Amino acid sequence: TLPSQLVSLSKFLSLVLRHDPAAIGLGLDEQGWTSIDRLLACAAAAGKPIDRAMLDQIVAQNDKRRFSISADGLRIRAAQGHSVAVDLGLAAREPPAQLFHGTATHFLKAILAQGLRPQSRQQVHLSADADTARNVGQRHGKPVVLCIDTQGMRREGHTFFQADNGVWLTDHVPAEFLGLA
Ligand code: HQG
Repeated sequence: TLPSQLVSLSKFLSLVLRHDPAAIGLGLDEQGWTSIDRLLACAAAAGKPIDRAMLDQIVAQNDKRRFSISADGLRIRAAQGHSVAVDLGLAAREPPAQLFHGTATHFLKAILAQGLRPQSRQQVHLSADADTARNVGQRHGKPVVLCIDTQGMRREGHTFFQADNGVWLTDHVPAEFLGLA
């Protein structure tokens, strides 16, 4: 796991690469990538000096593998979780029969009425196991885990994607495919 100083820089990188690149004068391309040299220069100018070795450690030891570096080593992006519009360019993938979504009990009524919506993010986040989903839900309050009938959704034409860090993504989960795990 990351030392606490690097955890705080990792949170800063999540903010910049998922939500607000303009805060440090950075741009992302359509697929969410940005030049590492430019990122490090903009971060330094914003009072967050990060060197390449630190960045590589943040990427390699990140608990949720939040960041991906391109094969040529020159660019970086957040693996998922964006609120800014990006097209990650992921190929549709056949999901396991069940996926899970962790949320808080105070959202349940709205979710069972409207289904799962991406809210401020680009897509709905789904987990392959219930324990991971519970941890995600815990961030919002008393957790509750929902299971998703992925095969029913496939039959209705819904598509699933898997981010580089293993997180499953889809655009919307209608309530009829949700159950309590
Ligand atoms: C809920 C973190 C009302 C949804 C986590 C969730 C994950 C609805 C909240 C990643 C709703 C959005 C994503 C509806 C969904 N009515 N509420 N119709 N549909 N919701 O944070 O999935 O640590 O945007 O259940 O670990 O909680 O940041 O999404 O509770 O990986 O890397 O609206 O963020 O990763 O919350 O979390 P979020 P999420 P990081």
